[in-house]
Amino acid sequence: MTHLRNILLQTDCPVSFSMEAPELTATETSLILLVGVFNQYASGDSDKKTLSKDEFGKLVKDEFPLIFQAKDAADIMKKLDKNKDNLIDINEFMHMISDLVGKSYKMMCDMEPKK
Ligand SMILES: [Ca+2]
Repeated sequence: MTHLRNILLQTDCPVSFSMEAPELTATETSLILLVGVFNQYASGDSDKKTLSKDEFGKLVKDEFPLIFQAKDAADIMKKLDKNKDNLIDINEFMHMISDLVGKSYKMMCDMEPKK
């Protein structure tokens, strides 16, 4: 966890957190990992703040192989790109994550044995 804290401190990420906290929680770690995934793929070209069509396609193919088919990346991007700039920013990316969390929650609830 200390390693993740150091990574965050070395970026210009606007997220701040208490330096006194002994350990990052699982939730804090999850947030940092998600931002890290976005940054990793967004850094594929000179614009490090957004995902291009190619960067988003690679992210979908590499990070969601069980959920999406690579051929669907363009359609997914079209739905996520709320401001129609043909780029996915962090807020648009987080909408996808939020949607996937909701769908995963529903799927897990549906899999629970009925009493
Ligand atoms: Ca956009």
